[in-house]
Amino acid sequence: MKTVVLVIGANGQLGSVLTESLKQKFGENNVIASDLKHREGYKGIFEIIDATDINGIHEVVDTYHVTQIYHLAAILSARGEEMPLQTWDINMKTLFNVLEVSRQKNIDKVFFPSSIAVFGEGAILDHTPNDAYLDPATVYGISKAAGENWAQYYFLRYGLDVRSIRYPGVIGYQSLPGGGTTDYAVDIYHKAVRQEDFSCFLDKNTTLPMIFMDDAIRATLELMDAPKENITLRTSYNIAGVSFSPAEIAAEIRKLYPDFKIAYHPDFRQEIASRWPKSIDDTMATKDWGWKPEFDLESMTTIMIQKLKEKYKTGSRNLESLVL
Ligand code: VAH
Repeated sequence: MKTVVLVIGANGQLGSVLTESLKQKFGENNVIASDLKHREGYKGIFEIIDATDINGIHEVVDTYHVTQIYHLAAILSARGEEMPLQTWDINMKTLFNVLEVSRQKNIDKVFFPSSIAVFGEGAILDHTPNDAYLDPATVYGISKAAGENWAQYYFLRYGLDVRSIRYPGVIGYQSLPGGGTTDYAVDIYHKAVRQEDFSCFLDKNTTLPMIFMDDAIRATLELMDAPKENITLRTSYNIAGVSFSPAEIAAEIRKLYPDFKIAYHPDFRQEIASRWPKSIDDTMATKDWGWKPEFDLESMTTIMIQKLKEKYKTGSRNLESLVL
């Protein structure tokens, strides 16, 4: 049977890039992008879905005979702390709807994104292992830790092939940062290319695990392609890309922009970041499905700067549409 993929949250930072990769892999007519509102200029099949309404998901699954669902819709860490109960409701309700539709319609595979935000002070925060104690301190992290256990439940109880990755902070040039604590590391590149000073909401030495978008996308597709019998973790897999601090990324940027200026004005997001890992142990992902990152801070910075220079040169100042 042919593969037909539904992406929920296709307008998001990950969703917008993953959708393009899925179209390349399965063909444009076999990928249904969806979000709360249409994306101007999107090329392909696009449906409006509010994932808090299970009927909307059922309808699209039935219309296109969907066989895989990637659930990329969620409220991220920083924005989630501004509206904790709504964040819990949205993050959990949408996941329950995806899991229930997938169970009822015998969907082949489901992808559920988790995050290093599931870890808190109870874990070893250096080289954090997959089986570390989870005591998340943000609603976003709590919803992801709960989501991991629900994903495992639907596998154990119903045999649903749900797979998950704990993403570090994802860094990409394709869209603007939105509501994440790690998003300073996206914004900093935009400011550098626009030759503007940068005000960082984290302390200079706050090291966090990050990953370049190309690595994050490849990890997702490699996990979903792995033989079912290789998947030994049905909560979620740690993956590592590259860990760095604001001072380190600023130093890397200054190799290309010697006059780049950064000032540090920690806010509530410093509190969030201080409870997150500094680095991640992704041994299990490597063992089970051969995960290996390809981008370090230097190679990521080179591409980020090059791509953003091209975009700003072409006048794509309408950054909302800054999606390749
Ligand atoms: C956030 N970018 O900052 C997300 C991510 C690890 C952080 O989950 O909320």
